[in-house]
Amino acid sequence: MVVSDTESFIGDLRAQSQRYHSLHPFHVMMNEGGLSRRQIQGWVANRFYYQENIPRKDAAILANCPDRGVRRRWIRRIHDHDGTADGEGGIEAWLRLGEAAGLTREEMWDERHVVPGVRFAVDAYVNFARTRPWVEAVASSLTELFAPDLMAERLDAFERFYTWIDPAGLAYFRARLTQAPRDSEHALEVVMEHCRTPDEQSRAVAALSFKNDVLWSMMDAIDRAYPSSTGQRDA
Ligand code: AHQ
Repeated sequence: MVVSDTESFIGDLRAQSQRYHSLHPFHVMMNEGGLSRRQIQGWVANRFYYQENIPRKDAAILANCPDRGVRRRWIRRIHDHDGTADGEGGIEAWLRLGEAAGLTREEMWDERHVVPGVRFAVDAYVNFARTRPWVEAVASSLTELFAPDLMAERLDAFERFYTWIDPAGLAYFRARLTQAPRDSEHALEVVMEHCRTPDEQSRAVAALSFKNDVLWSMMDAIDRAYPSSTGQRDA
């Protein structure tokens, strides 16, 4: 069995950071404080559709995964998002972010603001996890290797530029600062353990590239639906 070297494989995975959605113009504008209230609200409402689908994506991976040890750790992701009781978890924290940004829980749950491109990208991600080999679905979550820098930059930007949002609403991003590295460390361990041949490794890189496309096309759809007005920045 041909085993390609680990370093070049990790290098190929990390090179995907060049296509991460932190580089999307909408996120660049966000982190420079250039978004309007309406653009922030549109982004929060559309990203809620992504957040509420993450536990179902992770449950799909659990359903396909034969390894008890992996399932023991992977299930934590579902508890992180769903919580273990009302008022807990990332989905709840995202609802509070939305309320802090002036949205109602009802308009986030009823998906009235979700644009087609976001719905299709998120549904494609969930279906990828349901239908692809479970290790490829694990590999697709490795965009989280690149998330901590983005979370830190975003938190700083929200605290500096979007002071109309109650800082308590930013708790979601603070939690990701520790959850994302913990999750990506586990996902990388699984991928390094199960992707030994060149073919397995190229499929893992392709899965990560697919996820970058999911995140990028979500941002394209949000950017299109919530364009910057001619340089104005309303409060
Ligand atoms: O809030 C995010 C989250 O819960 C997850 C789960 C993980 C996955 O399993 O694919 N990816 C992810 C991400 C979250 N937030 C994104 C952001 O920019 O706020 C980043 C995204 C990711 O990097 O994949």
